[in-house]
Amino acid sequence: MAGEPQADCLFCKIVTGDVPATIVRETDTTVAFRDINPQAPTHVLVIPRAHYADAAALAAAAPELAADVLREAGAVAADEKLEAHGYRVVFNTGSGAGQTVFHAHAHVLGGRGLQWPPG
Ligand code: IU
Repeated sequence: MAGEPQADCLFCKIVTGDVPATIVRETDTTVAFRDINPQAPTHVLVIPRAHYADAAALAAAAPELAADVLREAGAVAADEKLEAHGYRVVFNTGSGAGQTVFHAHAHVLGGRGLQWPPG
């Protein structure tokens, strides 16, 4: 069912603590942790505690929770002092766009110059 934990989902296991992560922020509805394979000096993932496969499914089923994720992405950027030089919030959606974990997550990237368009 939408939002229910999935036994085979790595990010659901980070939420429960069964898989370790370096957590930088937590709220009642979200967890933010450092990406294990950082693509920039700051690379933090913000996830909803509830399981939705991707950003579109999250926004369709739980728009307030999607807003929580975006608010936390901004809070991470503030904590990491990314605002002065800019930062990027990315939701890879679908394997063709590079999504490898099918639990919605925002990448917060910053701390270096970022190219546009992305690869
Ligand atoms: P993607 O947009 O689905 O490709 O992003 C998944 C990210 O999750 C990717 O950047 C991985 O490095 C990251 N990650 C992680 O931080 N911790 C983990 O245990 C696993 C993946 I698995």
